[in-house]
Amino acid sequence: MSDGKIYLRPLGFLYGPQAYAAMEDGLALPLAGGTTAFTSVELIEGAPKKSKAYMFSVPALSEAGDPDLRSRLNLVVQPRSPFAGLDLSRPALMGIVNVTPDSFSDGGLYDETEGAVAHAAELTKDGAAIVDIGGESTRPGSDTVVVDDELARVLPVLQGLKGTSAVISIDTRKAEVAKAAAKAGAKIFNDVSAFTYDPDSLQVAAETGLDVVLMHAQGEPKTMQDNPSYDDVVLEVFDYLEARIETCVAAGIAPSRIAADPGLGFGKTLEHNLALFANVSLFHGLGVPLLIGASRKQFIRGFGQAAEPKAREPGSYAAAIAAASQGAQLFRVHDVAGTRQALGVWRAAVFGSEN
Ligand code: 9MG
Repeated sequence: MSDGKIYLRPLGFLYGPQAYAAMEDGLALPLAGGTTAFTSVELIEGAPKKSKAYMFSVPALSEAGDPDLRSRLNLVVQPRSPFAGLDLSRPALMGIVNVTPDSFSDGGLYDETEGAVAHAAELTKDGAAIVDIGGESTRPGSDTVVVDDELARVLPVLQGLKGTSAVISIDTRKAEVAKAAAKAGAKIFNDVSAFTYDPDSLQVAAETGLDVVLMHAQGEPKTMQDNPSYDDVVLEVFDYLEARIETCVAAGIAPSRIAADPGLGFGKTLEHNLALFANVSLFHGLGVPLLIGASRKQFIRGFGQAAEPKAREPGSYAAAIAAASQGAQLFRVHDVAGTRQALGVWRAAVFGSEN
């Protein structure tokens, strides 16, 4: 069937008991081995700008023998291993701790060690499985921070978090910061440049044994929102993440240690962000857990005149639900308690029980 690359976008989602019943009858397949099932797919064939799309029901798809299609389908359906030791069968929240004077939402609020440690503890109490500690803002227009300054911001916080029940993630683009963070107990290397910023970061990720989050960005934070441009944002972001995963695997990082993130707001217009949202499920074809970071971002601003980042919380909950309904597993958020409640109610409503 195929004379081009195959992408599969699962659609027609079922949850819980309906999902299990439809799977048993051969009418649906599991999304990333989880409790969500899909009943149809959009099969996209070709390359960005030259692709063609076809709709298939799951029973029709199951009969297709094309090897490229079958291997993409395997990546979509296969269960995901725990990420950084976390079971991904229900949404896992990554609470944001910016130890920075200039982050877009909470810059300056937690830039003292004590405040940052207390904030991380509060997010953990609220239900964060992960706390993401960052000492360099990557908001649009931000400047880079030198390694020593970044270390001076994050290391005391990591020391202060010894004994926490949350998994610690270091949000950095710098190998030296990640290495020091790993020694201080971090388990995840969250790099918004997907190891393209610092030439040593890939090796450090491989050697430290940190699990990694690979995020897509177009351009550098300082200028990335000046004129983002794509022929086909969804397929180009997919291809980029797939290539970065391959690079990591070649460097000795097992796929089970990798999560991927389309990088909402990083070199993207509103249209680009919305196209990525509508296609979250297509990214399961990468074969790794998906992390979505929409919390309080600029693209929510125009929905209800939310100029202040904190006023974007309802939109952030909706964004988390939109991604969770397509099987995303990890959510990077400012308001852990609120997101937990929003996702909890959504899950209970679609599963028909407090599962
Ligand atoms: C550090 N950081 C800011 N926004 C982010 C996002 O959307 N994803 C990830 N992984 N990190 C982010």
